[in-house]
Amino acid sequence: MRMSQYFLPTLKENPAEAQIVSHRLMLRAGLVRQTSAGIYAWLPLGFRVLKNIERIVREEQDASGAQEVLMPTIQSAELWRESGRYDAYGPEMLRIKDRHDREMLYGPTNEEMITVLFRDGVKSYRDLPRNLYHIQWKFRDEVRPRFGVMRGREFLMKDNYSFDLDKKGAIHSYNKMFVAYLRTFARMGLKAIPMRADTGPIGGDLSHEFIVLADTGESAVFCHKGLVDKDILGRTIDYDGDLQPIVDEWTSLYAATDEMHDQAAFEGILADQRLAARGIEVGHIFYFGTKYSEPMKAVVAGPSGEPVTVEMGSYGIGVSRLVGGIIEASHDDAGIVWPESVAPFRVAIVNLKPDDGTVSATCQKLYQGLASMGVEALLDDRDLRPGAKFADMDLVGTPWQVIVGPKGVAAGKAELKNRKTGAREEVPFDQVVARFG
Ligand code: 5CA
Repeated sequence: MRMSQYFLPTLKENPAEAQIVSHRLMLRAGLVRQTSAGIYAWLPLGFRVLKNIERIVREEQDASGAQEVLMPTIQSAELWRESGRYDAYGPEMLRIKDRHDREMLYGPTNEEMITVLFRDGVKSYRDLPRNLYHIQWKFRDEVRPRFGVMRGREFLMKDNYSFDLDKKGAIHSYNKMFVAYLRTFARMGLKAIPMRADTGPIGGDLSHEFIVLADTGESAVFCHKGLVDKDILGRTIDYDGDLQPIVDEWTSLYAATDEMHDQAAFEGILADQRLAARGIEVGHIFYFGTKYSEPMKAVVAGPSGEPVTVEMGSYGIGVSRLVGGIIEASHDDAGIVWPESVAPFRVAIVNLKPDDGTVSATCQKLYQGLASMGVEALLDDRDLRPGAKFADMDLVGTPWQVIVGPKGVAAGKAELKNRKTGAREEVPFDQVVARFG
């Protein structure tokens, strides 16, 4: 992408309305713009990040055996009367009337809708287990939308729902998601710690929040330090095998959100291993048994023909919140430092002298060389001072910068800068492209 043609409205000054660093940087780097309180438009650069996050979420859901569907954003009030949540949900629900005066709502979550889809489609225990997910916009009329996309009113969520014949099966489904979430967040370069959590309006008796530690996080959390550096990506996961040992490894160390915190248990941890911190909730999983299947009559015929009310769980990931969460976890004074897996572009080519034909031709060659390997670069071909370009590149946060100017062209070399470490290296032009293979 040529920056001279790209819609990338960066801001030099810190916007007054942004209180936390991720919100400031998302506005300054031209990722999003607020269109109403807690509602955001995603601009090209931000949308690329959102799609990268979505892709990782999708790949890990698919690997776990969950199947993707797409349910609508608008739901009928009737559906929610069946579960008894229509009145209980309160003012966070955006209630709408259609032209026939029928009561509708903009979905804050989809337990009811999926339960009906399941109920109408599955009749026998032979059709279990099932696990369905979708990635769809939600609306919650939050009292205090704030911190940009972190607590929005409209936000993108991955939510899925598991259906099992019995509790044992349901716990296995829960464990699958537990492990899939560990992998999902680790692939985004995040340290997300599963913590015992309150179930709130979703209900149930087993629940974990996945928390990224950050000073600006909304939740107070307490955990054993040993959880911070545990690794999941180095292991091969067999989703059909017994996942309990992996789950136990994480859950045997103390970790709880404020609502579930047990001060005495926490104090039982050796002093130097105690961590009281703040965090951002990027995912939340629930096992709630028959809370929805019972009132909504999601029943299948069991092995001897007897009716069995299915056991359910639901699992959420804040896809749009993650964009802010990743920035909170990965930035410096100059701007965003994207982990490679979610970066809008892995590489930016900085043309220091666009009016110099040889420099521009060299940049173009590098750009095409990268494209031929499937690496789309951001090419800064704007007619600006080098200082302004460097500042923008650091702000936008591509993991690598390939800097090309007249001196480098004369020497046959580009300067390669690593955004995270700041390390710079001279690389002969004919070797640059191979570095990103
Ligand atoms: N039905 C369940 C699981 S699918 C559910 O809705 N869970 S939730 O309420 O915990 O939301 C799931 C995730 O969505 C949260 O962990 C959080 O990351 C994200 N989320 C929730 N509310 C907001 C919000 N107002 N803005 C941005 N993200 C949000």
